Amino acid sequence: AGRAVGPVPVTMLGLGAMGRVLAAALLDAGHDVTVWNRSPGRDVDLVARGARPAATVRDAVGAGRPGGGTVVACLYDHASVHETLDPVAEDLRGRTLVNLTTTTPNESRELADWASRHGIVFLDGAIMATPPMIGAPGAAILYSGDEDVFGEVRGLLDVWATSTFEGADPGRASLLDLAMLSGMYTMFAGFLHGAAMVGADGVSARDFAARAAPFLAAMTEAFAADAATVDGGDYSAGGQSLDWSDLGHLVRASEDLGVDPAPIAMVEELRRRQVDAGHGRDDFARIYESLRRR
Ligand code: FVH
Repeated sequence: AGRAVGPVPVTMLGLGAMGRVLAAALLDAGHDVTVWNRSPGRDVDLVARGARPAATVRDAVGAGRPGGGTVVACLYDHASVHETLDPVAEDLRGRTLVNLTTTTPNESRELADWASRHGIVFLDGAIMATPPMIGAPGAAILYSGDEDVFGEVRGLLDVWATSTFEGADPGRASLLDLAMLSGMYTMFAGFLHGAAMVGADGVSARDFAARAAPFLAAMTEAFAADAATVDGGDYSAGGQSLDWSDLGHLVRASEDLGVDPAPIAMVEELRRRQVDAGHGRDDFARIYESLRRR
């Protein structure tokens, strides 16, 4: 990942598991990196590799002046971003702030408004990678907000991952991130529920994983067909119907094993609502309608 740019000043705020890796990648790419963390001692390795340590946030964000370097926040949550940046808002006037802290879409929009009120140039990012993936193929970071800013700092961003601009709404990158995480966590809950079912009968989770992983990976190919059905809004011409997809036997099997059926019972409840509304002959993808805000 990455394309050649000259060394530029960058300040990294937050040296947790992710912030440290992001800062190290910038150092490896030859940038002039200043680092700050709330708790002392997390910058030792980075300083040994050439980072400038800052004792305070104010020192850290002043480090790139004159000209002003890009400030990157990779903190715990929305509240920690405000706790860190509110006291130095005036120091950031005219500077570029890239927020890589996970926030909700509304929190990202709030940060964009806050930045705008203080004359801070703002870009929001959502990291779709774990720390070991940073700088390697497969790492992706989504960005949204001001596209001109994205273009201006792109050379830095590409050091970390494949950078994708998702639109002018500062909440869009976060929305995509959290939507994908929702799918991921639901999938993991489904896998672990299956593991608990076979585990109740003496099958190891490892054996189950070896079988489930290729099957579930193959199933993701159906996303495109479901997406076409949802986008088209016509559930009548699909394949597997809601009536045919009765999941009661999965719930009963789980209960027979003494395993909480919550994950699959949730899916059955979404299906049941559509059947009860008279849509039993429609495609299974119609459970999307059970989920839409009413
Ligand atoms: N690690 C991952 O796999 C995921 C990948 C996807 C994106 N996330 C998000 O990235 C943000 C940072 O994650 P992290 O892994 O670096 O998180 P931690 O290791 O827990 O470090 C948290 C840092 O935040 C600092 N911090 C916490 N609260 C405050 C505060 N009130 N004021 C200032 N700094 C604060 C904390 O400092 P300290 O505890 O060492 O003093 C760490 O530097 C996060 O949004 C993930 O969701 C990572």
